[in-house]
Amino acid sequence: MKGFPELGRARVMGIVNVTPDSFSDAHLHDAVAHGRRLLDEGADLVDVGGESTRPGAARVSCQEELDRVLPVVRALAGHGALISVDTTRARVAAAAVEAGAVMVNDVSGGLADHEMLPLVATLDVPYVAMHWRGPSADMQTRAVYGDVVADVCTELSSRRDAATAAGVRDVVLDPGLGFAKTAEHNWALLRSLASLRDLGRPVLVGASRKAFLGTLLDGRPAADRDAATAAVTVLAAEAGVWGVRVHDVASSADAVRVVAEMRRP
Ligand code: PMM
Repeated sequence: MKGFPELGRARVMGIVNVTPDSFSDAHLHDAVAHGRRLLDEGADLVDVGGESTRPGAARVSCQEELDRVLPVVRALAGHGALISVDTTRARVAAAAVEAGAVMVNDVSGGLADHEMLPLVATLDVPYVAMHWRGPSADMQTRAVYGDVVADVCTELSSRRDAATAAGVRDVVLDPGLGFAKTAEHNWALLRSLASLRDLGRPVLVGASRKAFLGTLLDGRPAADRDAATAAVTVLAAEAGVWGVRVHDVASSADAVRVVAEMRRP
């Protein structure tokens, strides 16, 4: 995959959400410092996003998203980090790649902005297509499946095919845990990572601190879900995923190394 050397193990993508619930607008340098800390802790790449995708979240303007993301991408790329930009907007993706990002992470898999796939083809950077059924504001109303694993695989393969047809070379597929999915749907998808891998593309998994882990652990708050997240990292790495997207990098960086050592022939 362009720009990503083979590591012989799952990659750890550290999360930098440049949103008011993570960092206030006045503290952009905190977001940069956070990204640098994640790299020190062993992140292989850092995912920078400026729009919250939590269930029920409202959208921010394109300009606001650009203002949040670009300075952080520029600063972290200046430190030599591999950066992905977490956006559904082609304009933000283009500006972020110009600022030094080397991957586009689109939670809508190209559905939110019809200019996204042709743009990524032109930029020629790897592209994460996540399973998505509509905007965060009311996505949980779309958590209706016949067979969640079969339906997500079918819908993701159509996004893979659309990206490939548009000329995108490197497509990574992500089941989109928590996006139009109940806790039971998320667990079913995690149990079936082999089916996702059968779609023939690298797989990325984002379980970090998500609500379904809190539900399992008797309502544990997000900040106390990192051990459960690391457990998912072990299982996902064992299932051969390309990467995991996590908040707490240190625990998952250790976990992927343990799994790689255990899998060594
Ligand atoms: N989850 C969130 C945001 N971006 N991107 C990908 N590829 N996969 C995900 O699962 C994903 C994502 C929402 O989680 P956060 O609010 O904790 O960052």
